[in-house]
Amino acid sequence: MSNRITRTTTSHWGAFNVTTENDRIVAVSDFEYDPNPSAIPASLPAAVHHRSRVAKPSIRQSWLKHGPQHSASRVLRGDDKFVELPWDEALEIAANEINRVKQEHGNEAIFGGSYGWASAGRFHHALGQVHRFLNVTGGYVSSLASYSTAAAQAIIPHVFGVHFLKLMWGEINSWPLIAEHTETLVMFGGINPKNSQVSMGGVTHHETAGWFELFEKSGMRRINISPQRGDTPEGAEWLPVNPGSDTALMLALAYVLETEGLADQKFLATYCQGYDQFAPYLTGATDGIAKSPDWAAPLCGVSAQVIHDLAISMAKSRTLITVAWSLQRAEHGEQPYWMAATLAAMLGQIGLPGGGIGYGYGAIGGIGVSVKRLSGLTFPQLENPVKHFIPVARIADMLLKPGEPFDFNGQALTYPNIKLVYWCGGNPFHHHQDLKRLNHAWQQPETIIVNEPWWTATAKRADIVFPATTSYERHDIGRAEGDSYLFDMPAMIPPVGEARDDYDIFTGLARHLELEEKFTEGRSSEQWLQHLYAAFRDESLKNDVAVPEYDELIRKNWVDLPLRGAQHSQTPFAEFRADPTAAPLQTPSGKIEIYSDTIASFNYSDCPGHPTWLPPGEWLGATSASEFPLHMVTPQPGDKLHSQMECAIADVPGERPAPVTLNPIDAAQRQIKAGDIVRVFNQRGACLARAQLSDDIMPKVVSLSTGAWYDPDANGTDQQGNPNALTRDVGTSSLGQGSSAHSCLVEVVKVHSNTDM
Ligand SMILES: Nc1nc2c(c(=O)[nH]1)N[C@H]1C(S)=C(S)[C@@H](COP(=O)(O)OP(=O)(O)OC[C@H]3O[C@@H](n4cnc5c(=O)[nH]c(N)nc54)[C@H](O)[C@@H]3O)O[C@H]1N2
Ligand SMILES: Nc1nc2c(c(=O)[nH]1)N[C@H]1C(S)=C(S)[C@@H](COP(=O)(O)OP(=O)(O)OC[C@H]3O[C@@H](n4cnc5c(=O)[nH]c(N)nc54)[C@H](O)[C@@H]3O)O[C@H]1N2
Ligand SMILES: [Mo]
Repeated sequence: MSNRITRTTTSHWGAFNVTTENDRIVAVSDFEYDPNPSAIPASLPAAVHHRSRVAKPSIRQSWLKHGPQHSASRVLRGDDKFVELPWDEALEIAANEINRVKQEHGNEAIFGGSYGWASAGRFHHALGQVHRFLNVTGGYVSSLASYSTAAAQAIIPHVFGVHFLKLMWGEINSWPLIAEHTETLVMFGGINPKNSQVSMGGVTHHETAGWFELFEKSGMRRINISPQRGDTPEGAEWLPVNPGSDTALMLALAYVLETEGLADQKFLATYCQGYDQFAPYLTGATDGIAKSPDWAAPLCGVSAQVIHDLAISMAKSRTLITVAWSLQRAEHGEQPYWMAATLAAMLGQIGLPGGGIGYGYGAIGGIGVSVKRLSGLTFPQLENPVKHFIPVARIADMLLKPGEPFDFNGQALTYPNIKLVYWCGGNPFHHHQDLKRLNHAWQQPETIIVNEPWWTATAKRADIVFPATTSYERHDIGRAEGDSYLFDMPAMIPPVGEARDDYDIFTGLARHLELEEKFTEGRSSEQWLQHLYAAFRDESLKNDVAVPEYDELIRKNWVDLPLRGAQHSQTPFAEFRADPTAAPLQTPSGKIEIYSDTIASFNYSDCPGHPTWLPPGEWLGATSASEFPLHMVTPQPGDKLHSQMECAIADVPGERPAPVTLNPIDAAQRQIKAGDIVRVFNQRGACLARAQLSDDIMPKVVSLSTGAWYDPDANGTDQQGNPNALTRDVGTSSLGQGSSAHSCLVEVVKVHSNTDM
């Protein structure tokens, strides 16, 4: 009798059906209610059963031999053999080591930031698990904000008086409002349906592309300001712009508004603070440089006439300015975010439907979607007694500079002295910049523990690796912000190898530390699910949302809750616009801050008191462009989520090294043809890549997506095509200290033709 069965589950890239047979995932298929399902799950059957799964608890040989405090045990990280041990033995060794570090150095020596996307599912969320566990043991040094939006999270509260994520999920024009009211959609960095395939915790209806079809039909003018045409669905005007130069372009647009009497002075006077201090900079009264279209044209690679005409049409129509997250994942990434807000304020349309500013449409799914929010279904992480933290992207600095001071958003902080790192649900050797530098920094801690389903580059560089289950091997509940669906996520197959759920791994460690009761509160994972679900259901019922009983959800597999459409007509900042005194913003002035006394008081040369053009250290206008003449942008991969399931993609012949896209002009100058294997390099590092030629990328810009599993050869050249072998590890500024991944110059040379192979 066949035991073939098909059930639905959810993931960061949406819902899909999984067919299992004889304890294996044999097929996946589309979720029928998703208008535009993602193709990402196609790799899943191969990835879940891949030979690179961690089979058993594994401890690195020289760490085991020499002990954690001997420097000889560290040098081989990444190059060493692992010894497989029975679960209980490995858990005891790890627990003893956590205890030792606690006793000798205190919990301030444990770094548990553990940044990463992990998997969907409310209870088995890896970060929630590791953070609760470390809190139970006495706390850990944490990390603040995200690689995605750290600069935005620092600047936006100063400007709008609201947390960036709250602004993005709440105070934003919904797609229906845009469809109805917006006449000109100006997209810095585009709005890319490839990126909106995914969202934290899942997005069930992939609808970005559908909205753009509607915009096309309605005749909305759409302008994609980006180095790549494909950053927006087809049909938009494409305004190629030098990466890193958007602030200059926005300033020039603002200059036209100011000098041609098109700036909404009434709006600026009523709703904004400090335009008076900004305007002299704009016109050049303070520094002798008028930020005119003629000034900006050579910086941006956009003609002065085009800039002028765009400014006029923005002023003459209902205009929505959108900004992709990528613009702030760059050196001085705070500036385009602040300047875009200023430009929108000058247009005077903030608070009008379909006008103003919106950040992050297209960066992830669910932004701009009208769904009533529900809270709950969160595994409590308890309090972290340790208050020490780092801005998330300063990990290598932290490990290399213990005790050294640094600035962050008005605070003078110091880097802690870390002896033990615990990572669970992230892949720093995928996500961090300048991986050679991280590799060096990674030699500092005495012990590194990782929970991971796969032998990623990070797992290979750990001392103790615990094999974790994937979400297909355990039972969970799925739900996400901006999504109306609620999923039962059945355990489809038994754990692969000896993998255990993170919860069970931490329960085991807690048992050895005599903290089991505190960690589990006496509940199994199934009991936790029921407990969290009951509270969530009660709370939802109180808010008049009919959530099914637990057993009913399990029977049904999923339900679509009546949450959609709740905010269709809500215009962002409408109340503030109606009465700025009665509904002030939570900024010091109660207004939109074009000049911030707070930021000015920090005295940061890399983030002054108003939006400013500050060229990045690396871009096409830098002197180093004579040696490394190409700007490399490193977008998110379309075929997967970051580095997840990469092992399955890398197995497909011709897929690795990863493709790098070049303009045919740049390729011809280097005798590179489509399919050639090339070396992408700069002063920091190198990787191999496979050339792909396209007119849809502007000359002098190359694009290499993130996600390949870092695999340097003896000379340090990454063989798979991970762009972070080359990117620069520097904070966005003293304000945000975010990742500057997109500010990177490179050169590309041919290694061999596709015909030589
Ligand atoms: N150059 C460059 N670099 C970038 C970016 C860029 O634009 N350019 N973008 C940055 C951004 S925005 C981000 S968000 C980061 C993403 O970086 P990460 O979030 O670190 O990338 P992922 O590949 O999603 O890593 C998640 C890891 O968790 C593991 N995992 C999945 N489920 C589980 C589980 O249940 N338990 C455990 N223990 N592990 C699990 C996966 O196997 C995977 O190794 O990359 C950043 N890096
Ligand atoms: N399929 C898929 N989707 C994803 C992810 C994934 O891994 N896979 N990751 C998710 C995550 S964690 C995040 S944070 C978001 C990220 O969302 P974003 O940050 O918006 O996306 P990126 O892919 O980094 O960049 C988008 C585009 O910005 C352009 N760009 C780069 N630099 C500049 C610049 O200086 N100026 C202008 N105008 N354009 C520039 C590039 O051409 C690039 O293609 O994506 C999410 N969506
Ligand atoms: Mo991200």
